[in-house]
Amino acid sequence: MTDPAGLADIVALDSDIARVERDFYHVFAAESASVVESLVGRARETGNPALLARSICLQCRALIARGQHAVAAVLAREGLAAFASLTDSAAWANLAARAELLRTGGCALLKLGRSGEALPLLQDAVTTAELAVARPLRTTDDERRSQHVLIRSLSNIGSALLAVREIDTAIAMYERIPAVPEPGADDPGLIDDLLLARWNWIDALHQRVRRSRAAGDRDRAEADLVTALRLLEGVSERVTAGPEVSSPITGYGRQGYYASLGRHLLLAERPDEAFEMFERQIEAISAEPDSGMYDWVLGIAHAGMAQAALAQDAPQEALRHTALALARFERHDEVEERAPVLLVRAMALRSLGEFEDAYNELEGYHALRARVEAEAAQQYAGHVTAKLGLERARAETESHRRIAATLETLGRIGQEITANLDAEAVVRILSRYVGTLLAARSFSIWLLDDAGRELRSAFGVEDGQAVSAAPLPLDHAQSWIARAVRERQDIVAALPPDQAPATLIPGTPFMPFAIFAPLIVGDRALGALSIQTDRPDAFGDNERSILRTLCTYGAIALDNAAAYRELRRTVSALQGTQNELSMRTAEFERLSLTDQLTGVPNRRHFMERATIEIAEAQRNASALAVAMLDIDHFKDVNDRYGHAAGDVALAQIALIAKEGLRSGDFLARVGGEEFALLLPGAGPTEALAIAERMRAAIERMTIRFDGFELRVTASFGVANFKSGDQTIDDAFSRADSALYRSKQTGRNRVTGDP
Ligand code: GH3
Ligand code: MG
Ligand code: MG
Repeated sequence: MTDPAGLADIVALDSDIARVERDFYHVFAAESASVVESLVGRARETGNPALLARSICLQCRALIARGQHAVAAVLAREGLAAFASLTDSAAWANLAARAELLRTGGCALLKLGRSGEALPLLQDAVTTAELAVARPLRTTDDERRSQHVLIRSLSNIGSALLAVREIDTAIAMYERIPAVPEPGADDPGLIDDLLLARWNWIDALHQRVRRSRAAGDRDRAEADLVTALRLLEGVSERVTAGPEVSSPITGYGRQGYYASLGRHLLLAERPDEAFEMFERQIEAISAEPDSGMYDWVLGIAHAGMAQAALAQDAPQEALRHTALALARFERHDEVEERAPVLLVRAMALRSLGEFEDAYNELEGYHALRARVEAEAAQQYAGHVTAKLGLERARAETESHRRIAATLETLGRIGQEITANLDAEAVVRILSRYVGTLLAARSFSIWLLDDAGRELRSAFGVEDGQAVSAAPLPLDHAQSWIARAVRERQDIVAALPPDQAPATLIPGTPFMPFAIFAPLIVGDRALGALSIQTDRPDAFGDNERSILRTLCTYGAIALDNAAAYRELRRTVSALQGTQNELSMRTAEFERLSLTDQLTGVPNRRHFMERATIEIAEAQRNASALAVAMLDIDHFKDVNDRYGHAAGDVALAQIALIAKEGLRSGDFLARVGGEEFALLLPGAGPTEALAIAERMRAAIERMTIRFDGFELRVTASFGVANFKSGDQTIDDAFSRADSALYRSKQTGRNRVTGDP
């Protein structure tokens, strides 16, 4: 018997819980999670299991919104235990809350990447919510809440199914989602949930569009795109109305609409409009920065804008948005969302010619994708394990043991197969395990060629004998294996045992019972496996599950191997390009520093070298001289013998001048018929002597060209670098003045700076 005071507590708590249940969105946004937490505390004190379960339910939702999925999953278990202790009638009365708790528990597990465990919970949530909706409920609040839960459960179970790549089943779930109510329904929570469910639905349709396009099924792709567009159009007016018309749609609901529309437009190759939609997405959510999804939403928007910018040939802009997206995702470790952003980065960098950076991003992308695929494989394995687990509960003791052993083996195989980066090893391991796990007389693996047109036999064995088969066109009308690949689903065939098909290879045994299972990664088919036998009871659901699991592991491993091969190829191609590039750069450098006619350094090189020599001379307080050389009356040479003769003379003078240099001296052609010399360590007397030797050598030289013999002379001006000089120009202009004096006083002579 409860005392009256305690009863009052319970009544008060009941109405508080009901208030938060009704207005979860507003309460959660306005009063923070501590309100919900205090409800759980109060419920624990009352010891009332129904209230405890309902308050826990609310806290789970709050935790999920804040990304604390692990805590939510544990709490959900406590809540479900509370429900289990309710008497039947009380449980019935709380049906909607029970469904909600199943859903939040499932949702938390799903977010933790444990869809294998999440799926049965979510399935139960859908069933329970459907029961609740079908029953006459106490109040309209209860009724509405049940609707909510049903919608959310359908939406979550859809996500869970997508996570294990069951796109078709997921879409079938979404198709059960009711239409968005007419304006007038003023429940933002309900409308937001409905919209969110629709966005998920549209995303699933998009996944199927990509899959259908990859499979060449244009009609299906077109039909799904039309459905997606219809869904979007169905709500656009209400969504875009904006809060000022008191639309019962929150910013969160609106952002989802714009994101979905943006993705749709990207898929339809309309990047300009897509970009605008992502901008509106940001606008819609910026009104609700407290939402637990704020960062994630912004990340998604910028990722979309990056993709749109890339499609608009604006790689810089794309890069800018990828950086913004990554910064948002960093806070939540959104691996799955990050991978495509890296791909956009790689493509943007590539189109900017930043090959090395592009390559690095590509590597990052592959690493992330490998992680995503590995997680998906684990999820899928969990899914299969859960399926097998259910069957195990129903089976006899004997098969208990057999399946337990199988599960263990499957886990090991998964690790073994996916650890391989070599396609042949993968095929070998697959064939070994098919042999031990499945009672097949015949087993073969077929892989799709690069063009995606032909299936090639990668492995085949029949009664222990290796068999080989000719390539098979993917559009082959009779072949089961080709059909399995085309349709991306298992085909279980049981032919009448006395009717061998036309496709039977003569001389081979007819095996009427077969499974053909495609090797699929993401939305791509890589090939297929087939097992065949003549025993009618050999292939049941278990065998199918085992084969499916092997296919999943095998496909991932083969895809990894292909990605690895591709990466190797890219690496070596890039290395080749890199080598060529650095060779060319070196050549270019050399050319840009050398005078083409004489082969001696040019003016630019001289200035660079001069800077170095000055610094050196200043540091060591050592001498440094510069000398200018100008050929006398060179115009006459050109005039008399032609420009070509002049060129030969220039080259020969450069050669002679070079011969007179000491090691460490530096000669450059700094003008048409002018040369300059850097003479480190040479004081005034020594510099004059070097120039004089050079002058004499030029004077002695005979230039032969086209039967002519000609001689030239040159004038020199020499100057020393002084401690007060800031740059080489000071010494240069003194050398120039000295040269001028040489010209003035008769040419063919050396003048020093006085
Ligand atoms: P000066 O003794 O006063 O130096 O007389 P100059 O004729 O050498 O002097 P000026 O500076 O008037 O003429 C330089 C000439 O050098 C003009 C141009 O035709 C010639 N020249 C400059 N660069 C080249 C070249 O690359 N090849 C040839 N063949 N001639 C060149
Ligand atoms: Mg000159
Ligand atoms: Mg001259």
